[in-house]
Amino acid sequence: MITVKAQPFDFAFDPASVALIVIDMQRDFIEPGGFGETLGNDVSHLQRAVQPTADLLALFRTRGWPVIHTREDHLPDLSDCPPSKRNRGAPSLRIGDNGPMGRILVRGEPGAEIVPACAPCAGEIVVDKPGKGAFHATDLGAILAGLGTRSLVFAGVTTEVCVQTTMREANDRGFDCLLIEDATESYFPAFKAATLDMIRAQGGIVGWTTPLARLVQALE
Ligand code: C5J
Repeated sequence: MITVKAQPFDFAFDPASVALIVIDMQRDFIEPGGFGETLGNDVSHLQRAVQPTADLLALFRTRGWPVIHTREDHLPDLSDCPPSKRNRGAPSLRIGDNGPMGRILVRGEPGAEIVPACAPCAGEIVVDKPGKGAFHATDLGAILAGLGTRSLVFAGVTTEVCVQTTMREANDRGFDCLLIEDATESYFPAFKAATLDMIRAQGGIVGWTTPLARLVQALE
């Protein structure tokens, strides 16, 4: 077992049954001109998570531990995008509209791709998901069962939306979940801070959090 100093207490995992899940590090959320910006957000906040996530990916790849990437995106005909999602709010461009990086949040368009620094390597699993949670309407549960995964390390964006939703789904399915604090970001720093607090409150009701340096330390 490997033990990581974390909050609310040490996180222990078996390297034979751990996987990294990197949530939605897509250009549409992180770069100007994408879905995040059309909603009125300052996307520069998310750029802080890119290098720590790349470092975390390198850590897993060096050890040969499984890596799973997710992308929030939709089929070109939007048949998997409920009108309630497409019509929400008053963005300058809606899901499926043409933007500077192609059609917003549509699979295969440049904006739906993962930023180059965190791009999947050959053989890594990529899960396309229509919802905020990565278990909803995907094969993620079956993929993790096939890998024999019991512990999940999380990174990605945004902390309080897709990362937290997926952590909660995973927690309910019996996985021990550790979120790497500097490898996740929100458009709203206060929401990130509140989410980290929520995850580790009440004895780790959703899971654990720790900075990347603590995971590195545990692996030395
Ligand atoms: C959002 C996400 N925020 N990946 N998606 O709509 O968190």
